[in-house]
Amino acid sequence: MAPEEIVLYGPREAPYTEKVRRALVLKGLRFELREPTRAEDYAKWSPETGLLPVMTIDGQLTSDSTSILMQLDRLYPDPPLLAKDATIAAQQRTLEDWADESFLWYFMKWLNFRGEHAVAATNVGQNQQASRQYAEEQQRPLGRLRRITAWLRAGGTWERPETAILRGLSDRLGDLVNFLGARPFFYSDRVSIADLAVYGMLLTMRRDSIPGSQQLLASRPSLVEFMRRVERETGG
Ligand SMILES: N[C@@H](CCC(=O)N[C@@H](CS)C(=O)NCC(=O)O)C(=O)O
Repeated sequence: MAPEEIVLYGPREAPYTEKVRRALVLKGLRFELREPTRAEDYAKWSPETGLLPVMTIDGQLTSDSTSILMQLDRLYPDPPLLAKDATIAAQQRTLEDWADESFLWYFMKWLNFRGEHAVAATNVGQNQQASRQYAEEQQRPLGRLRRITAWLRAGGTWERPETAILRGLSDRLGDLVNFLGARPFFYSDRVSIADLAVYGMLLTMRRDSIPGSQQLLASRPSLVEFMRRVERETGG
């Protein structure tokens, strides 16, 4: 029987794509990565949700990174993406969810603060253009007003919104350090869905997607080492 044709559609830069890409590598599967080049690619490739990544196996579509990982584990169980022990597997699932949702929340808050709602545009690599627009806006009185409004909305404190976001991120990194403890991977000594999700999020920080986040990560050596371990297991 001919091997299945596996195609992963998604921006390589996105944490969710990275999570799935590394799962495919871990399982030793051959696949093609197709990256969007236009905003329309999202709706075309992902008719159900408009979100990427999606994966097709011989044309059969699965959306959402978590469902994709579950589907891969069903079809190609070796090596497994969840621990055999049901309690540990439940912890891994919970952490996967937590990583996907909590870091995204800070990222959305950052985009919102920056006055940048074009998430899709950011995802196809227009970050620099967005930053330029932001800098230009700051020069105009209306830009300053928007900034003050965002500042007040960030909780009514006089803490700058970007400081509040970085403080929150720093707390979440502290949580991860505690969850990891002295183990090589979360709750286990093998890579699971939890590690792939956390890795994707930490990668966006290592790239300094939210300015200052790279520094926060660098100050947590156990997480820096954790990323290296995931990279050793999933193709560098
Ligand atoms: N829960 C989804 C999230 C996927 C997601 O948010 N994808 C972003 C790219 S990182 C996207 O497609 N954004 C396009 C949009 O919001 O229109 C998953 O785990 O796959």
